[in-house]
Parts: sequence; structure tokens; C-alpha cells
Amino acid sequence: QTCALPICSSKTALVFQEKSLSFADLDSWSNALAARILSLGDPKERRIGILCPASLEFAASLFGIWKAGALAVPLQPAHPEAELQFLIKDSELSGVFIHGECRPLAQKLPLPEPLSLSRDESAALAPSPDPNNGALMIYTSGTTSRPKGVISTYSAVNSQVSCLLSAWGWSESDRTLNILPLHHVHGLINVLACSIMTGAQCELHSKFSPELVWSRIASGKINVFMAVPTIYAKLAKHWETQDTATQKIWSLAASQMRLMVSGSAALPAALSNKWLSITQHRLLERYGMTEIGMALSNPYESERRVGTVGKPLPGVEVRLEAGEIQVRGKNIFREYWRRPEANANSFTDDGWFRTGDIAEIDGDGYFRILGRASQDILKSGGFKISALEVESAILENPDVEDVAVLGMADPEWGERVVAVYVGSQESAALTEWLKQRIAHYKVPTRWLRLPALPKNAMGKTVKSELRALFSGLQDP
Ligand code: MLC
Ligand code: AMP
Repeated sequence: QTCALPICSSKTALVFQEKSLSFADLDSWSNALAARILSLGDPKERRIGILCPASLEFAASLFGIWKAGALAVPLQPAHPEAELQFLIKDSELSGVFIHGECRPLAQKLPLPEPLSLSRDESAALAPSPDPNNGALMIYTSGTTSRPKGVISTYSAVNSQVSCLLSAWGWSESDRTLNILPLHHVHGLINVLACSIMTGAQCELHSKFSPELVWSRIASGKINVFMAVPTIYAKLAKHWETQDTATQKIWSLAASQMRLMVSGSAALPAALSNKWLSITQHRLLERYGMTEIGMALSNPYESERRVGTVGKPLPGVEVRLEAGEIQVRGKNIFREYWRRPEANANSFTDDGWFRTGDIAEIDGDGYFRILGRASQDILKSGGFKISALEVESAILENPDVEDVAVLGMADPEWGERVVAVYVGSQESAALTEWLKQRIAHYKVPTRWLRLPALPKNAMGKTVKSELRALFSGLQDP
């Protein structure tokens, strides 16, 4: 069966704060939620929102939607209302599960009537969904100015999960810690779905902090951890501030874990080496994308090569065309929601998905990511950010005449979002204004005001000149 629970027993599936949920409880709860979706009518392609922080309710909603054969649309409650409004209107939800904590927020949003999250009431089970039906829609920023909904089918989600379960040696005895946001594939597929669909245990937290992660590692109660490089950088920094006795305890506990994975952005070699010296773990670096799940991975058993993202995962075909990584396989998404032009431009005539990432392959077949075709796509803290989206949000401010948004290399964040602008507003006021409109991680953390931006003959801003200008500036 597609996207199903593998076991139905008293074994713990999820832990959140003081509460835990067994596989049997998750099964009956998600059945009840599925029944509510089925009462809306034919579930096929029916988009159901999840407005929940990382929580038991989030997981029950996700599996309830999958049991019904509908299409899950995770919404990040921490995003500002304006950003949520866009996603809600764009996705045309016909139902939504709302966590109790999010009710005040939900009242301000154009959401459909909420579906009850209560556990009482048992359910009529839906037949297994057609593998080509949409299972998941995740919004991603890209070369267009507004985020696009990436629709993955039941078949794609299953392939994305099953290839990781075998490649990374997942088993029922695993216990993982999720501190990643659940509206992106890293947290949702690689951690939560893999853990549940293999019958392992997943401990959920709605916010990352280095203290929390180290204390969970030190407890010896988790054995699998996945995160973005920024999180490993913050964990390493925190370890360094501890006394020697604590460092020893933490290092020993970390060394006993089964697996630690890094991805979503390039892992600097220095950080990989530092992590090795702290924990004895050579981080397993892999490469993926919302549209494809994971495509390349360093090996679980044999040599993990620093500075590379490894080789194609089983069942995933990867090729380089003029340096661009192109991918084919059952793991690939079906379409961008209502974006025919983006759909047409993203695939080659012979059906390969164009990632826009540039790479080379070493003599042993390991891929090394060199950069991206578009300078307007940034990655900060593992989040993808469209410079064009941030620019158009800033230009809505009546006191800004012109703006250019750039990503500047940063050892901790990968890239830092910076803005060069022309206008009468102070940067502090612009920052506060922008935080009401777009997700906080998209808001520039450095601003530079100029009398005019450099333009080429076509009237386009010459970002390379601005980049050079910024590199010459000292950090405050
Ligand atoms: C935030 N800050 C920054 C910054 N971002 N400073 C410089 N550069 C940046 N890029 C500042 C903030 O303004 C704030 O300052 C302070 O740092 C803390 O910000 P925060 O956002 O609250 O930090 P934190 O909550 O600790 O978040 C950091 C993080 C988060 C690393 C936990 O970014 C995160 O969860 N990243 C994971 C993203 C993810 O899951 N991506 C996967 C996408 S899927 P002040 O002064 O306001 O306190 C994908 C496919 C694949 O990519 O392959 O996996
Ligand atoms: P997203 O669209 O948020 O899913 O982000 C996908 C992008 O993250 C890819 O297109 C890459 O640019 C980047 N990415 C993911 N993993 C890695 C990695 N290990 N090294 C470098 N870049 C990565």
C-alpha cells in the first residue's frame, strides 16, 4: 500500500514533549482524520492543508490525508500572514487541519472550514490511491517571483522514501530526532516519513536549539540525526563553549549514534572535518531538491568523500548536460501547480528534470556541486530563497525606488541575504516592514543604501558590481 504505516502495534511511533503516540494510535487517529476528508467527496487531487507546528497533530494529519488518498499541503504557521495568504489562495484548499495553537492565526486567514483533529470516531478506509495521484504539495521559491507548488505523486513519495530506507540502512530499531521544519522535504520526507514508514521512532521538536540537540544526543536515546550545514555549524560552536568533561560526554554519546546526515546546502570541508574530530562521524553528505527528493548520496557503508555529494541513489538516474545536473526516475515530482510555463521549461524534450545545479564528476563517480546556473537563487540556513521574490516584496514599499538582492558567501549560513537599495527608508525600518510580509529567513540581514544602482545597456542591474562592492565591506 502507498504511503502507509508498516506496523500497527503498541511500539512508539512519535514523541512530542511529554506525549508519545504508538503506531496503533497513529493508525486509528489517522483513520478518523481520513474519514473526515472522505466525507468531503472524491479525495483524488483534493488539497488539504496542515496548519500545525511540528507536533503529533502534524503527523496524524499527514498520514490521515495519505490514508484518504488526498493531497497534503503543509503550511508553516511561523510564516507571516501575507505569505500564508498567498499559499492558501494559490493552493485552493478544500479542507484544513488546524492545531489548537494556530486557531488565532487561522481566523485571520482565508481558510476553508477546519476539519476536526479529534481522535474519536472510527473510519471507513479508502481504497489505496492511484500511484499517479498527487500526494504532497510543497511550496518552493525559484526563478519566478512567487513560490510554486511542487506536486509529488504517491508513487514519487513512496520512491523517495523507499530508496532512502535501503540506502541508509533504516530499521525499526532507529530513533531519530526531528528539529527541521516540516514544510520542506528534508524534515518531512527524509526524517518524519522515513521514520514512520520504516516503523522507527521519531522525536519531534518545533524549534531547533543547540542545547536541545546536544542534550538529546547525550541522553543516548536517539541514534539517527539529519540536519543542514548551518545546524552542524551551530552545534559545533556550542560544543566548543563547554568544559572538557561535558565535551567528552557529548562526544562519546555522539560517536555511538548510527547515522548523521548533512544536506540541503553545501557542507564546507572544514566543518565536515571539525564534526569528525568532535563526534568520530564523517557526516554523510547527500544532494536533493523539493522536486526530486534525494538524488545523490555518499555511501552509507563505504567511503564518504568530503566536498562531494556522492553517487546516484538506487532507482534515480542522474546525468550532467553542459555541467547541469539532470534527473530522471520515479522519485521526480509530477508538476508545478498551475504553472504550465515552468513545467515546460523544467524538463528536457527527452523527459529529464533540469535542476539548475552545476556539478562535475570525479574519477570514481562522486559528484561535486560547483554552483547554480541562476545567481538569483540563494540558499541560507538550508532554505531556498528567490532574490526576485525578495526584490519584488521590497519594491512594494513606497519609499524604495530600486533594489537588488544578492547572496553573499557566509561560513555559518552558507549564504547571507543582502540588499542594495535606493530610497528614503532606513534599513532597520525596512527590515521590520518586510518581516510582516515574507518569511523571516528571506529578509536581508545586511543592507546598503546607494544613490543609484549600476545598470547595463539593457537597463538591468549589474549585480556583479554590487557583489564586489559588498565583498569590500567589513562585517559590523
Ligand atoms: C537568520 N539570521 C541570520 C540568517 N538567518 N543571520 C545571517 N544570515 C542568515 N541567513 C539571524 C536572524 O536574523 C536572527 O537574528 C538569528 O540569526 C536567529 O535566526 P533564526 O532564523 O531564528 O535562527 P534559527 O531558528 O536558529 O534557525 C536557524 C536554522 C533554520 C538553521 C535552524 O534556518 C532552519 O531550520 N533551517 C533548515 C531549513 C531546511 O530544513 N531546509 C531544507 C529545505 S529542503 P536576531 O537578531 O533576530 O535574533 C531541501 C532539499 C534538500 O533543501 O536537499 O534537503
Ligand atoms: P530546495 O529547492 O529547497 O529543495 O533546495 C534544493 C537545492 O538545495 C538544490 O537545488 C541545491 O542547490 C541545494 N542542495 C541540496 N543539497 C545540497 C548539497 N549537499 N550541496 C550543495 N547544494 C545542495
